[in-house]
Formats: sequence, structure tokens, C-alpha cells
Amino acid sequence: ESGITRPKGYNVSFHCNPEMEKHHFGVTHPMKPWRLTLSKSLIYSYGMSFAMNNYVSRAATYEELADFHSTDYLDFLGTVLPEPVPRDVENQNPDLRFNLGGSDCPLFEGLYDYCSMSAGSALDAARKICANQSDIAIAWGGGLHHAKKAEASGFCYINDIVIAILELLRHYPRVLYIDIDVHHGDGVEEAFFSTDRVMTVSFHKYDPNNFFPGTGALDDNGPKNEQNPGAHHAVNVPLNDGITDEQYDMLFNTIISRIVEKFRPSAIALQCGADSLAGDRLGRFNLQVQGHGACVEFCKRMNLPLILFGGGGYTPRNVARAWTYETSIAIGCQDKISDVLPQHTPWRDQFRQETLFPTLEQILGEPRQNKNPPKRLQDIVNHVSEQLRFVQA
Ligand code: ZLS
Ligand code: CA
Ligand code: ZN
Repeated sequence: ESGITRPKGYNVSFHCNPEMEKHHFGVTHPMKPWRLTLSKSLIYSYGMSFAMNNYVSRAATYEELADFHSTDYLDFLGTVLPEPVPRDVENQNPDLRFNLGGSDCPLFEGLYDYCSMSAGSALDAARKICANQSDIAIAWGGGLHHAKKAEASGFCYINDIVIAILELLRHYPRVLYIDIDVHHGDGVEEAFFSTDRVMTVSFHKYDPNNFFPGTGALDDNGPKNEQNPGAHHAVNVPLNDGITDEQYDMLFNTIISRIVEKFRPSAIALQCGADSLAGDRLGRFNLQVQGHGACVEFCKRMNLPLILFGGGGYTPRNVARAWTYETSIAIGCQDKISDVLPQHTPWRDQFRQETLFPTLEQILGEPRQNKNPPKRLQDIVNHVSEQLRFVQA
């Protein structure tokens, strides 16, 4: 008996499609859709499905994808076939259209289905929010923030977040987009660059020459032309290696509360990329499951309609921990769940430590050096505060 109950009048919906998880980017590729299976199995093992409305989401239709993406791109995406022999990308192959078929965005079996399922779950989540049927809607299979209107980028082909936010904008005047993936949320920022109805905020590792995608500097805040409504509506929080829970939460809470105060969003879309966790195969931060989850808790406390998206996350056992803890926060049982993983959890040995909250030492051996001096963090807060003087609801 898990003791997890559903609080009266508070609705959380969970949107996923088990077919999505069966797709493969290739053996060496860091993006493993199987992490969704591992996450779900841990969420179910804790008994959380009894406190949520669970939906098997449908695939998004071509028309729904075309709300954001160009039809040229969608038509190509729907017809290209996987390459029997991987081709040399650096060899300037003229067939590399829409940035498809390289090593970051390979062509694989069922690619179009995978993309439309990811977008379908995000869109279903947005529709439950718009219909007032969910207070929080969860789509861990979404969060693919790099995809552009007519281009794949950084493991992302279809920007499910943009499609979901466009749906929210049909019902809500203003949407706040927050991105805690270790990478810059460039695709979402770009899509809403020229509107004052969406404010985008990304926290990320920033190193223009050595870390993907290289954009998202502190003073990249939207169109430079003051006449453009989107001016000042992009917030960027560029960070360095090794940031800790305490520092991250201080930044997150300070920045997000000031934004909510000024921008007065009517809904929040939170991308919960788990590659900002310590021990991630591609990440550089020292965040623990607790610190990552604290961002979700903070957003929930804003008492606004909330969508939680997945995103990056390349060490599946840690992705599963974070998204399980964050699901527990959504339904409000975070103080009741046990630190020891349920005995009957499938693939329990995949988790190495048998706890939901392993210590930094257990995750990393030796923690990554923290290259975020307090002075720099204060400069970031000051810059964002200055920027917000130009923003009004
Ligand atoms: O935000 O850094 C790059 C681009 C390259 C370097 C890597 N080579 C392969 C291609 C050219 C400049 N790409 C990043 C993309 C990161 C996307 C993050 C997505 C998200 O989390 C949201 C879902 C990158 N970093 C690491 C790799 N690519 C990468 C590492 C290892 C491999 C294996 C498969 C492929 C080639 C060998 C690959 C990519
Ligand atoms: Ca980010
Ligand atoms: Zn990422």
C-alpha cells in the first residue's frame, strides 16, 4: 500500500505513448527513448498512476505539425528513409537537407512516427490545460526544444513545445516558457522572438565555442529594435560547469518570481531536461534530483496552469529519478515517497544505488569543479532585473 491519494479537486494528467519508446537513434547515439520506459516504470512502481489521469496520447496530425513547421520540411521528414550505410557527415554531402541525416539528427526507422507521437503527447497535455481539466499536465516524451520551423537540430526534429504553446495561446493571453535543460532552448526562443505574449527563459551551460548550441548569452534578450513587441522577452541565464543545487535554486527562485511579478503569465510551460543533473553523459552541472525538482515545486507554487515537458537527459537512471520525483511533486506526494526504490521496480539493477536521491559522491565519485563564482551569479540577477524594467503585462 503506497498511501498515495488524489487530493480533491487537483488534477494531474500524464500523457505518454509506449510506441514512442521503441524507437532507436542508433547504438552510439546519446538520445535513448528507452529512458522514457525506465522513468514510467519507476513512476508506476511508486504507485503514482493512481493519483493522476493517465492517457495514451495520439500522434499529432500533419496539420497540427504544420502549425509551426513548414510543409516542405514535413513532407521531406515524412518520406526520407533511413540510410543503410551511415554516410560521412563532415564530407559535405549535398543530400543533407534540413540538417537531417547527420550524426546528431540521424534518419532512423519510424522517425516520422516518433516525432508525431512526441508532439501528440505535448499537444494533448496543452489541450487538457486549455479545457481546464488538468492543473498540471505531464508530457515526459516532449521537450524537444532545438527543432526549427524548417530544420532539425540537436536530436530534435519537431518542436513539440512550440506547437503546445501555440495551442495555449489560443486560450491564454500570456505564456511563460522556462527551460532547465543544460542546453539553450534556442528553437522555442526563436519561434516566439517577435511576440510579447510569450516570455522565454533558459538556464544553460554557455560556452559559445565548445558547448551546443552556442547561443543564449546574458544580453541576448530578443529583437534589438524597441518597436518590435518581442524586445526584452527572451531571458538567458548562461552558466558554467559545476553549478550546485543551492546556487541554481537561488537563481531560479529570484529570476522566476521577478518575471512572474512583471510579466503576469496566465500559464507556465516548463521544460525539465534532465541533462542538467550531475553525472549526465553530456551535461556539466552538479545538480541533484532535489535541486532539479525544486524548480518544478517553485513553478507549482505559482498556482498557474502548468505543463511539464521532458527534454534532454543522457544517463537514463538519473532521468528516471528526476522525472519520478517531479511527477510526485506534481501530484503532491513528494514528502510521502520512500527514498529506497520499491523492491518490485522493473530493471531495479539499472539504478546502481537503490535510492531515489543518491548523494553527489555516489553519482560522481569526485564532484565536478564549480566554475560559477557568486559575483557572476549576482551580475546575472542584476542584468535580468534591469531587463525586466522594460517588460509589462
Ligand atoms: O538539448 O555539439 C554538437 C554538434 C557537433 C559535435 C558533435 N558531432 C557529432 C556533430 C557536430 C557540433 N551537438 C550536440 C547536440 C546536443 C543536443 C542536446 C539536445 C537537448 O538535450 C534536447 C533533447 C551534441 N553533444 C553531444 C553530441 N552531440 C553527440 C555525442 C555523441 C555522439 C555519438 C552519436 C553522435 C555521434 C557519436 C553523437 C553526438
Ligand atoms: Ca536550458
Ligand atoms: Zn539538453
